[in-house]
Amino acid sequence: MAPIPVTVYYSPVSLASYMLQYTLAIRGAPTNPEDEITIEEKEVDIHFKLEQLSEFYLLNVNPKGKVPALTSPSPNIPSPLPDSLAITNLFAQRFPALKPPGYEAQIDDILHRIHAPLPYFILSFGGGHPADHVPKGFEPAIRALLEKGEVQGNGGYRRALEGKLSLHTGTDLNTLFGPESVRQAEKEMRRFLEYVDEKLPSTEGWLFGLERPSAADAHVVALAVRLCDVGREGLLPEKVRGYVERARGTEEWRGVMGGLETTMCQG
Ligand SMILES: N[C@@H](CCC(=O)N[C@@H](CS)C(=O)NCC(=O)O)C(=O)O
Repeated sequence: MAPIPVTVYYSPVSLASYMLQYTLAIRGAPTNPEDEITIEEKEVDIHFKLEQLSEFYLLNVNPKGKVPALTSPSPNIPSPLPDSLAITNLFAQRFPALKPPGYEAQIDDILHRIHAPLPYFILSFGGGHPADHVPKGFEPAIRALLEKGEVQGNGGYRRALEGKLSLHTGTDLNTLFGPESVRQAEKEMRRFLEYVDEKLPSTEGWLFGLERPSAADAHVVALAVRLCDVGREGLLPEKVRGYVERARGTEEWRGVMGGLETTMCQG
């Protein structure tokens, strides 16, 4: 039987995209061969072109206008399916390496702590990362689109943009990225990473002493790399640093990063 085609919409400046892409890269073999998938990745420029605000994306892929999201023509895959965690959980039912038997609860616990959510959004910017200032552009861009005559005359698209706008209004980004909020977010992140540290073996291997990475590793590694990218490697306890270094040396992680330049953790 031919593998199921899926399309993953992602952005190279999106942490949630890296979480999902790394999860899919380490998924291993499915329990049932007919659940095998082939992945086509489609980049969504959420930075300059703001393609997540396009009529196609909002109406056909993700009404929240966020990446990652997945679509598939297969009746066996709910489509479209946004959200890195929802997509991870779907594939974890079919690819046992993502949640090996006996470890489901511990892996879910880590995923839940990250997506509860930890305030990783607040800590994802700064330090000259390419995604700096991206979120500040969203609200004005949506308002500008809503002013356009052709958008006003297109009820479906206009309503989709109004829905998207409602997700961005009422948040003062200057306060959100301000010193007090960052301090609090760092405190929570440090606590989480200390918890991760306790679950790591001392020198090699993956969370909970597993021999291959699980979905928990995929999301934690992507998160930790991003913290390093924005100059917050000081939040990582010693064992977590070594673990991230090992992960970024793997073929799967390098495949996710492609040729993208990034300042990663140094040792
Ligand atoms: N909980 C979601 C978060 C998705 C999310 O916030 N994506 C950001 C990039 S990391 C985005 O698409 N932002 C563009 C926008 O809001 O317009 C997930 O894990 O997939």
